This record gives sequence, C-alpha cells and structure tokens, in this order.
Amino acid sequence: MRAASRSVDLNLEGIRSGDRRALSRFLTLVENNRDAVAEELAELSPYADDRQIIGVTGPPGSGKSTLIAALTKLYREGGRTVAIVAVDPSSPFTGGALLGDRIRLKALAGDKGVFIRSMASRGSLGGLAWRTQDVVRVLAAAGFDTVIVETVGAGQTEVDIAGLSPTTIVVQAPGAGDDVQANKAGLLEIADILVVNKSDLPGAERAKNALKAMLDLGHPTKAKAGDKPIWVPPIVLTSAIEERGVKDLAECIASHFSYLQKHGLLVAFQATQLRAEFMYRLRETLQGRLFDTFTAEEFAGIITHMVQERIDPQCAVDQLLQKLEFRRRR
Ligand SMILES: Nc1nc2c(ncn2[C@@H]2O[C@H](COP(=O)(O)OP(=O)(O)OP(=O)(O)O)[C@@H](O)[C@H]2O)c(=O)[nH]1
Ligand SMILES: [Mg+2]
Repeated sequence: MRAASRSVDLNLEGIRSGDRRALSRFLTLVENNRDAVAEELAELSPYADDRQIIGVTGPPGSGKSTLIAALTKLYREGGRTVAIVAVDPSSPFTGGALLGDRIRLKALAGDKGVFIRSMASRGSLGGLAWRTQDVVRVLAAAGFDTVIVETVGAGQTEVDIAGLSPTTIVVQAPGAGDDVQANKAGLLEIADILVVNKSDLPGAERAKNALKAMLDLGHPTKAKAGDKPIWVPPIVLTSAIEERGVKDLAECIASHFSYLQKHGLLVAFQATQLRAEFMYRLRETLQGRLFDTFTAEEFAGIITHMVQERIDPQCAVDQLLQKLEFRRRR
C-alpha cells in the first residue's frame, strides 16, 4: 500500500520542480496521514530555509484575504512566486469563508506562480499548528519564494501564527468605536507590522492613532530591551480593494526581513520553532507508544486502581512506566 502510494503520490522531484498535482496530492497526505509520509517530509529538510514566510492574522472580515491577494499581485509583478495557506476555523462543510476566500483569490488562480491551499481545523484539538507548519515547509521546499499564511485572529483557531512565521502582520479595519480590537485579542503583542485596512472608509486615521498610542504605551524602551535590537512595528494604512498602500506594506515586510537577517534573528526563530516542534513530537510519540502498548481497558483499570488504592498520580505514572519497561524487555 505504502510502496504503491509512494510511486503515485509522493513524487518529491515533481514537487520540487513545480508539479502542482504532485504537490496537492502530497499535501493531502501530509494533512490526513502524516505518518505515512514522515520519511518524505524529513527529506524536505526544515533547515537552511531562505524562503520568506509571512503570517497574516486579524479579526474576521478585516480584509486579510483581499489584502493577501493584492500583495500577491504586487509580488508577482516583481517576479516572485507565492504560495498562500488559508487556515479556516470552520469545517469545510459549513465554511462559507473558505469558499469566499477562493472566490476572492480566483483572479490569481490561473497564475502558475501562485498556489493556494485551504486548511480546515475540522474541529480537531491540537496539532493544527503543526499540520500548518508541515504544509508551509512543503510549500517552501516546493520552491515558492514567499509563503503567506492567513489565520483568523481573536483565538478562533489554535494556530499560533506568531510561532509559525518570523514576520507577522496584524490586519485591522476601522470600525465604529471598535478601534482597539487588536489589543483586546492580544494581537498587538505578536504584530511585527500593523495594518489598518479599509482606509477608504472613514475612521482609518483615528484607528491608526489609537493603535499608535497603544504601541507607545506597550513598546519596550531601549533601556528595557537591553542589548536586543529594537523593532518598532510600523502601522500601514491600506485599502486592499483599491490596491492602495500595498507597496508600503511590501516595503515594511522587506525591512522586517532585513532586520531579522541582520541580527541573526531568522536563525534564532527557526531554532526556537524546531525546539518546540521537537518537544511536541516527543510528547506525541511517547503518548502514542503508551496507547499502542496498553489497551483502553487496561488504562482505565490503572486509573481505577490509582483512585481506589489512593495512589499519588505521579507514583501511578512511575509504576506505569516501570510496567512499560518490563513489557519492552520481555
Ligand atoms: N471598503 C473596503 N472593503 C474591503 C477592503 N478589503 C476587503 N474589503 C471587504 O471586506 C470584506 C471581507 O474581506 P476579506 O478579505 O474576506 O476579509 P478576511 O479578513 O479575509 O475575512 P475572514 O477570512 O472571513 O476573516 C469583503 O467584503 C471585502 O470585499 C478594503 O480595503 N476596503
Ligand atoms: Mg479570509
């Protein structure tokens, strides 16, 4: 089964050389059955990555997808290839936004230098961040110059966008008395670049000033930051539908990338990310091994025993691990 699917679906050379069908098929496997493609994923090394990964987040409807489309258009004019990953919190069956994103981005769909992938969380807890990470890694390995990941902010997905992308853009829209949405959702802290989109509507300047005031309050002073190089998140006004301010945004993204490179922060970011991934996979693997070794009934029995015998939970864990050792040696 595995050998057969390998020859048909796991055409890594095809992926690297831009075969979209091979890429789509591989991504489906990565999302649905990672274990089956673990070796191939490992071959697409996460190290030495010179691609630009950009995270775009913000409240629902602030214009993230439209802005990404405008930014992508600009990048394409400059000859860069772009992959877009839209992480939608709703299920693929009810997710209107998923369809909406597709329609909005349709203008780009015929372009060979653009690849769009939607991912749904399917109500699964945990793991989505790492699945997204895998998808981003494959797209980077497939040779796209820029990978843009869109997630809805405000805690609607468990994807920690700031952990995924070295450059995080938080997109706001001016709203009636709602200028501080980003702050409420804790998004200000993760923003490398702040965007007030829909600047063709009234209130954009006011929203910008409100954001600036908040940034001034929360921003580390030189003294506080010590020797760490300081990046002051710029606030950019855009109108994605009128394609205004997009060039400014692209310039801010380029400056942030240079800043990361100049101070060795890209490498540091990657190391932090790989450490976190290592810990996650270690936990998952060990837990998986435990569940492979003991049946659900055995597990329930162990816990019942712990409660009945008034055993301290840590002691129960130690006893269980001893049993596991014993079984392995047998
Ligand atoms: N006036 C105005 N409307 C905009 C602008 N950008 C996007 N919109 C509109 O705002 C609505 C939402 O845009 P999207 O790009 O789907 O926003 P989003 O943040 O991706 O939305 P979700 O993914 O559903 O959270 C759409 O009707 C867009 O046409 C803008 O610059 N100005
Ligand atoms: Mg969207």
